[in-house]
Amino acid sequence: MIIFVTGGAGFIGSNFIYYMLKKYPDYRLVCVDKLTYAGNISTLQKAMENANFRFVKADICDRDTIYALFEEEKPDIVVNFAAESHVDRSIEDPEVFLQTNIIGTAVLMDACRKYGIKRYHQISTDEVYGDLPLDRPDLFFTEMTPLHTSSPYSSSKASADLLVLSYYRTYGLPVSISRCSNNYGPYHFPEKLIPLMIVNALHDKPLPVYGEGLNVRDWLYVEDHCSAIDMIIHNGGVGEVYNVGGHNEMKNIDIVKLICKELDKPESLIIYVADRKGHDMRYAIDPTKIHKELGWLPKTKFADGIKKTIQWYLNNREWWETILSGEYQNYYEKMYSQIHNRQCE
Ligand code: NAD
Ligand code: TDX
Repeated sequence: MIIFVTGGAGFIGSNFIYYMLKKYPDYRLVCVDKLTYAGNISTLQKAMENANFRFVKADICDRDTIYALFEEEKPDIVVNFAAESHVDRSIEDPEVFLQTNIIGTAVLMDACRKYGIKRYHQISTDEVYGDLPLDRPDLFFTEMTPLHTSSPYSSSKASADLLVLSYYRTYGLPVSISRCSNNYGPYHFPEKLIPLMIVNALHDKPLPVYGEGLNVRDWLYVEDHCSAIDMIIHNGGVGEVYNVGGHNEMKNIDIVKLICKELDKPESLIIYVADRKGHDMRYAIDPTKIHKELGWLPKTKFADGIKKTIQWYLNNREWWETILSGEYQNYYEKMYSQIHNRQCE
């Protein structure tokens, strides 16, 4: 079995590569990644030692290169993780989100049509459903919930989903889609809430909470997402969408306070900053379909997963310190300059 994994130098893609190499020693995994600011080749260092792993630096929008790779490798399955993934960046500059998340998806599926494929799997997100109100805890996203996006990021992901389903209906391409809730775990880029708060707390830097910190996210340990994808690509229905989430809703402020407690840092580091534009209030996945059809259940409880994650950041300082010393620093200073301004007031 040959699996193409796009975006494998990023957070979830790299975790998926390690999960699959361990579980299926006979499979060949070919990772295609452009190595944007979010891709980190050092993350795949251990995978490079495996003879069944190949890394190719390429842009999924580059049709000639993608076709040449398909011609050469003849993959059985494509799992598309490659994306611009940060909501705040999409608000600043949407264009690259449209390019990678929509056009890139189309190029990959065209290659699948041209060379033949057993399965094209699209990694989507719960954000395509928009948000739920805080005062209706009885409501959850099901696969039938209408798409109703808020940010340029989620709109680009929803556009890709529609394109994927259209390739199924129009061309009969054997596709599937998973829409997962917020992941956390090792190799999570420190612009996202959990790793940002961990590394800032370790440096005794302010912990910037948007608005009042009351927004709710439904957190899933990344390995549980990987096991869901594994089940879908092997046993999931063609043309089907699967929601993935572990019923673990938490307010942002509670997560940040928990990180302070675990690291023995004072809550006085927390600073409330201007809210994200169009900020979604609550995400909550109903995972009944994947549980009933494929038997998927998450294994890691949040209380354990967050401890493991914090420990990983403590044990792998070099990984994130290299990121903090690079181009990311400019982004952080631009995005969070208000922290400095407020402190000076
Ligand atoms: P990430 O930003 O950590 O990684 C994205 C990877 O894609 C990087 O390695 C980057 O170099 C690569 N990439 C970007 N543009 C590319 C291009 N044009 N060609 C080739 N490679 C390119 O993202 P992540 O958090 O690992 O998310 C992976 C996927 O999962 C995304 O599709 C995202 O929408 C989805 N998702 C993420 C979460 C989450 O909580 N992080 C939740 C649900 C769904
Ligand atoms: O500094 C911050 N302060 C803050 O309060 C950051 C970076 C975030 N937040 C808030 C915004 C959100 O309510 O924390 C919450 C989580 O934010 P992010 O980590 O940026 O994640 P989110 O916007 O929920 O999107 C994530 O989950 C769904 C991923 O980045 C997406 O790729 C995925 O599709």
